[in-house]
Amino acid sequence: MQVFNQLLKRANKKGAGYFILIDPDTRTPKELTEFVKEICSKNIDGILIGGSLIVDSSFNDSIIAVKKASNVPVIIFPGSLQQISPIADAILFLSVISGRNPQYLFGDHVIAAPNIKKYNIEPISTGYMLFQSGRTTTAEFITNTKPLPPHKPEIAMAHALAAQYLGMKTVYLEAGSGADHSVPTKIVKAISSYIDIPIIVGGGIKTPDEAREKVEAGAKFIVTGNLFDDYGNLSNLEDFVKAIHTKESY
Ligand code: 1GP
Repeated sequence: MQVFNQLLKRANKKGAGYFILIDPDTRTPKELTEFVKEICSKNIDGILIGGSLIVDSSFNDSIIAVKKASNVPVIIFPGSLQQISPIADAILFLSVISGRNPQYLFGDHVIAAPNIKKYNIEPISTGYMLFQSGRTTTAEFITNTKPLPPHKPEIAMAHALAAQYLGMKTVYLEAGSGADHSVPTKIVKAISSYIDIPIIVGGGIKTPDEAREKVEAGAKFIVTGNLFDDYGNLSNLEDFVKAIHTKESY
């Protein structure tokens, strides 16, 4: 079965799925291995790897380290064309649909597609919707796009529906890594009641309760990233897993 369908099946069974995003720049390959072993022992559903501003050139080495230690799918969350590797199981084939920058709407994709085919990794067509969330985020700055207003659900809903009509497999509602505020639960609810494709929500989610709220509002996958750059926060990981897997009894 294809990676995304497998993830979806698992998420439906558990209530929702939980992805942890790893920015490979923040850890050495050895640290990555230890971190991945630790998070995989806690019943997460997938690992996203990538970032908007990866300055290190050893992306492939990082994926090798992650893949070796992981018992869940490893999916590239590419911030640039350099972030494609044959080692991964799949790649979010992102189009920044909240913006109007052609490079990120349908530009880099043309360059990336032949390599994705050559490497035989599964592309997961994703409508990436960046929301205003307080301060300027790296994703906003790098993509040079205007984020969606979080107090205008009708605009967000129309974008998500257009993604569905274009045949995208999922929409990613993004507040940006380390955002002050996550995508409002009201927005998640409005979109989930309006479209049929699964919704990924990430950016600025800081507590298990906040994650649960998004799931109850209709998110199919939750992503947290830099929260666990602080190893001290790892003690919260099990609570996140429990909060997101609403149909599981732990
Ligand atoms: C960022 O959605 C991800 O692209 C995760 O965000 O690092 O804020 O958890 P955080």
